[in-house]
Formats: sequence, C-alpha cells, structure tokens
Amino acid sequence: MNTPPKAELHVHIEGTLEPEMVFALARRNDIALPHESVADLRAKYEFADLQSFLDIYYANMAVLRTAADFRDLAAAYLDRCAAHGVRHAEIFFDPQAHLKRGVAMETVIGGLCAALDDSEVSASLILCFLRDESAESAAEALRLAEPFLDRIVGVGLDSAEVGHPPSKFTEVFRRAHELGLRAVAHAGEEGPPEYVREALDLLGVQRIDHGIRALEDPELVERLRREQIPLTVCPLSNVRLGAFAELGHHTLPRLLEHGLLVTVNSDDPAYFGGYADENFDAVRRELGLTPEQLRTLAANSFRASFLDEDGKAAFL
Ligand code: ES4
Ligand code: ZN
Repeated sequence: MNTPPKAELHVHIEGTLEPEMVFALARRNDIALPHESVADLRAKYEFADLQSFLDIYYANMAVLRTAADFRDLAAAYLDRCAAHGVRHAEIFFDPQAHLKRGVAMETVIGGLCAALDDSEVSASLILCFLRDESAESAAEALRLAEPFLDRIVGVGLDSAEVGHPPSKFTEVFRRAHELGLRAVAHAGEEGPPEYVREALDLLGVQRIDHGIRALEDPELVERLRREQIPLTVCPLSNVRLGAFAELGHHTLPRLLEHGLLVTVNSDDPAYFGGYADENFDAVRRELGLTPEQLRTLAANSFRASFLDEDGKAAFL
C-alpha cells in the first residue's frame, strides 16, 4: 500500500477499540457482554446517524477499567500508525465517559501515556469534553486533569452535536486557554454552520473537527480559507454516519478547490471501516484525487498539527 508520511489529528482512542479487544478485555476484567461473538458485535456496526454510533461506542467502553487496558488500547493504535505511515498523532480521549463509570483520571491518562512513552510514533493527547453532558461536568474534568497537563496538548469537544452548541462551553474553554492548552472542537458534522462560527468566535479553537457543513455558508468558507483554519475531515466516518450516501458524493474535493486547509483522518477506525491508509486509499479511489492533491493532504496534516515549527520542519 502507498503510505505517504502523515499526521493523524482526528482519532478518538476509544474509537480504536476493535471488537476482538472488547472480548479480550471483557474476559480479563470478568465483564459479561451482551454479544454472542466478535462477529455478532461487528454485525451491529450499521449506523443510521451519529447517535446510533455513540450508543454502542459508549457501551463498549465498559471493558476499559485499568491503566493496562488504556495502555494496551493505545499501544495497538500506535502500532497501526507505524504501519500506515502516521508519524505523528494527536489523540482524543473522553475522560468523562470513564469518570462516570468510576475510572479515575490518573488511570486513563497514566495508561495512555505508558503506551505513548513506549512508541516510536510522536503522539500527544487532546482531552475532549462531552457536549451532551453539562458545562459543570466539563469543568470538573478539566480540574481533575490539571495535575497531568504536561501530558495534554489541548482540549476538544465531541459527542452528540445537535442541540449542544459550542456556546454552552465558553467558560471551560476560556479556562483551558488560561492553562496554556490548545483548543479544537467538532463542529459542522451534523450541526449547522453557525456552530462552526461559535467554535471559532466563542471557544477560540485553532482547528475544526469535521466542518463539512461549512460549505452551506459561503461567507464562512471564505473565512476558513482566509484564516487557513484546518478542517480535520473523516471520509469513511461521514459515509458510515450518513452525511453522504456514498464516498463518491463526499465534498472533500470541493473543500480543497476552495483552498481550505483540509486533512484526512480516521475518527473511530474500529467502527468505520479503516485506519489512516484506508481513508487515504478510499478518497484516492472514489474521489479521483490527483497525486498532487494527495500530497497536499499529507503535507496539510503536519501544517495543521500542534507540533512546533521545528517539529513540522522535521516532517515536511
Ligand atoms: C465521535 Cl464521529 C464522532 N462525532 C462526535 N463525537 C464523537 N466521539 C467519538 N466519535
Ligand atoms: Zn470525531
């Protein structure tokens, strides 16, 4: 497979939990599963929309209990990175989903960092707030993460988008900026272009995760182009969650033609049919991207990263 060096900027570590690992960790932790087999679980990965995916994504996380579980999860992902030409990864994690099951912040971050410290791949963590939980819960998660801030590059915003606008989280993002963290947010995945504007203006984010619905708003597109705000697009995810009926209908080429700083990412690869290279291969095949456009996408992934200028120069 053609594997150009690239960075991955939009991957949820809990979304790399493969069905085989769900079963292995359930056995290790003596947890009963409501699935007959790995094949039975995988057969349930037919999603109508974001919420129908999130329901099973959160349910499967129940098997993640110990630091070793989080370490093994991240180690498996980083092994895949090496095989897919991913040289640098900025990895989302969802601490509130673990805290509410009684798993401590230290267990989550300690486990993930054990894998990061042991990997050849350059990697950092982005703490995501769950937008369908309260703003107070987000603030509490950030407080609990303060002892570990040297291990976290930024904060993000994910989970069910519609009805949970960025404006709900203005204060906790202000606190994150005070703590010296970078910021990103999912916006314009299922939600309207207005949520993209709010993420930029109220949360001060440096990248937009997805952002595909920005195309409905020409003024917003012009702003994203002028300010070169990166969009971390996830092609296979968008198809599996119903934003596009098939990959051939994806608007990635239009985003590129508008001069936007677009990157290609895997989102939740255990659920959506592939890791970095499957996403790159799929857009190459189904969207007829030119070799130059594919090189642009790979270079954009480093330009849009939170690496410092020396770090970017080393990869570009
Ligand atoms: C997610 Cl695809 C997607 N969108 C929003 N939140 C998420 N969390 C995990 N995957
Ligand atoms: Zn995502």
